[in-house]
Amino acid sequence: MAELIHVTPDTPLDDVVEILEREGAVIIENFVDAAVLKGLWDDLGPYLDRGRYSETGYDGHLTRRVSSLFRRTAHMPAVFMQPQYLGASRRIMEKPVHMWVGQARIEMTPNIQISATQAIQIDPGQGKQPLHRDDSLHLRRHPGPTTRVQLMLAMSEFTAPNGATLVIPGSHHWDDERAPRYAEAIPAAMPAGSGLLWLGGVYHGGGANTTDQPRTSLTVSYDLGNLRQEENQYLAVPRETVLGLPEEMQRLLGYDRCPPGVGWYEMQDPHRLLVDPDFEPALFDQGQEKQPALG
Ligand SMILES: O=C(O)CCC(=O)C(=O)O
Repeated sequence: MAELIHVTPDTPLDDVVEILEREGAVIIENFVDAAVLKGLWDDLGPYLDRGRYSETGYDGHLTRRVSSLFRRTAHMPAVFMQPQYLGASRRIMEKPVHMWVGQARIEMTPNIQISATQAIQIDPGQGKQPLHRDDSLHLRRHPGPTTRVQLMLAMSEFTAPNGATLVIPGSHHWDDERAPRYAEAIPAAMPAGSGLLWLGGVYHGGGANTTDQPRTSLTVSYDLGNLRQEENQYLAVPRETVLGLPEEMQRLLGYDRCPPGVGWYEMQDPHRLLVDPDFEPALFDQGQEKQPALG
């Protein structure tokens, strides 16, 4: 059976980006180290044990899902800041676009943001999930620019029989008329600690678990910064947790503006409000001179 391309944490970012743009998917071996993997199990294992099965066939009647992961484990920065994941997501999505503002031709480069976080446990007996594209959430048309880079981190070994994610390489190049078939999909077999990256336009889905052991994973996404986040991170991550994160993570969680200006607070950088909770924009009635009207 064909295999997805594997790379290691030493593989240069240029190569990871080239594989992702061509194939749509790549497996990074040893995506996290043993200590982070153990930490994720310690923190998320008890939630998965108590987790309820999903209510829809699409999400899986024998599949447990636990979200709001920044609230449930302190190991999310190690996952999101993995250099090849963050680096490839930025390189693939932060591409300049130009526009005319009057007679001026200006270029703007968007940024990216964290979209969703979820641990997924596929229990024995769960059937295959329908193959789908994650960027359908934003009703994206294909082929077109990539607006999502997704990670599936294997918390337990992924094998074809236990429900390894099924991926159709190259399917991000397809148009919207071609339907995916299971016969075209390859299981992302990988050891625990490895991570599958794929682009939002790639058809994929959870595999069937025909073994007697669960298949456990963690999946997260980066989206283009001017889209609505799939999981509402402003509600999912408590403010104290946000305040304890490095600035880059805070901005990636959405406390930032996507150029030219989506996401402002009082027409300012919203990150200012995290640094200075008393931040107030200057108002006319605070003793400022009223500005003369333009034009
Ligand atoms: O669990 C998996 O392998 C894939 C899950 C997935 O693609 C989804 O739930 O949208």
